[in-house]
Amino acid sequence: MNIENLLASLEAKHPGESEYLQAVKEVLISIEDVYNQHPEFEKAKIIERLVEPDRIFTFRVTWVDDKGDVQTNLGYRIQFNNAIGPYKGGVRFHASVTPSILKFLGFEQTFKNALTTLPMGGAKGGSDFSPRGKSDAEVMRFCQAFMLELWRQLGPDMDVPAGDIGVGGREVGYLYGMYKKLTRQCTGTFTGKGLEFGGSLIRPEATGFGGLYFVHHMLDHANIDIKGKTVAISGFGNVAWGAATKATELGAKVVTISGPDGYIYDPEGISGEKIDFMLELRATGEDIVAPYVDEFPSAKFIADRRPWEVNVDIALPCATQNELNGEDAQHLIDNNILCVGEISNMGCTPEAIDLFIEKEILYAPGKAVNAGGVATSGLEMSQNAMHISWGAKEVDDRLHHIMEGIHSQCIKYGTLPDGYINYVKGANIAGFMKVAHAMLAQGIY
Ligand code: 2IT
Repeated sequence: MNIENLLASLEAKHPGESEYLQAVKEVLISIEDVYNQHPEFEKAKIIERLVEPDRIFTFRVTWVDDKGDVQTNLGYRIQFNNAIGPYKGGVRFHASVTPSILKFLGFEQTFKNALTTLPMGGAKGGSDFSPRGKSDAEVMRFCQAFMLELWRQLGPDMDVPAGDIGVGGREVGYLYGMYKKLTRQCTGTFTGKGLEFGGSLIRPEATGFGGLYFVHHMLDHANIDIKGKTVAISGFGNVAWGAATKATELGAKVVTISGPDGYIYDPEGISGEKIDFMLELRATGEDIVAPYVDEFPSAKFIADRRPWEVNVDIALPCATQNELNGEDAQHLIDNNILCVGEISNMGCTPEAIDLFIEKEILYAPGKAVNAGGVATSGLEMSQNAMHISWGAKEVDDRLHHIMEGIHSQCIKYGTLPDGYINYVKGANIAGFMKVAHAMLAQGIY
């Protein structure tokens, strides 16, 4: 494999798709050595095939807003790779959504899903529609219009979407409702569904819970006790909420959350009713965290800044891609950070990751740390296929077991001769090997 040639040809084909090229580059660098030890990969052009999505659907989504005006957005579904199972991955509704962002997410999803050990391929979808500031009726009409275009491409053994930024239980309900209306089938062709209609217990908490199970294993492996450690979390959505809940339960103290408007620093710890208040903040639909300080005056609101300047032991990006850059990483390192667990997808920039690895900081990437979300989606698919539902403990135990397994795979493939664990390498190689062998076994097509 010649990384420079590969990247140059991808850049020429997909100019300006910076997030996609960033995600591909990271994986290529990680797997280069292993790849070159397997001439059969080179012969079958595995990597050239793996970096391009199987197919991309792009469609117009037209709907009518509450004023009676006609609105048009763009919708996408990227079916990235189904070598190990049906296409699986979330749908993101946010004004920032571009094909490049969805391609990076679909590419990452392919390896993440492989790490879960469950039979799921990689996909991602979304729209440049933002639910922020829209009425419930507008969100419903948008979701219905989106599904009118996409439903033919989906199915329980073909492609199973779920939520992501801007798509939670409400949106999944509307999307799935229209899907059912069109197909007249109650299949599990969506995960993150409501509990009354096939959803799984623990799915809403799973990304954050799984993230903390993973971080707990990282710390254990390094003989560090999580109890009493301070934690900076970014975001205040579903993932941040699950992470704050589990971090608190494990005895750590969460001192920040953040939104597009700035961050909250609460030295007394964001626990109990303060965690529940995150749900209220989110329910306003305004996408700001500043009102937290009106409710809890012990806290400070710092406008237009990110939480990585706070002196903490553990940093958990839970918001969006590239939310922690080289400068932020340097701040954390100067403050003697112990562990960085990326719970958002590609939360750290390449500069930040390079710094963490150079300084041998315990750092693990999103595709390992946040895989608990999609893993529990996989468990929802299993329950739907069996027409049963498991209790919370059963799902949580399985989630725990899966995260432990992902951690072990990272140790297996990422331990360097000096004992430092390069979790980026570990996760990328482990995910890649599984997908590559599945592709080889199924021939050239
Ligand atoms: O990034 C992710 O893994 C998700 N948004 C969850 C995907 C899923 O299918 O549950």
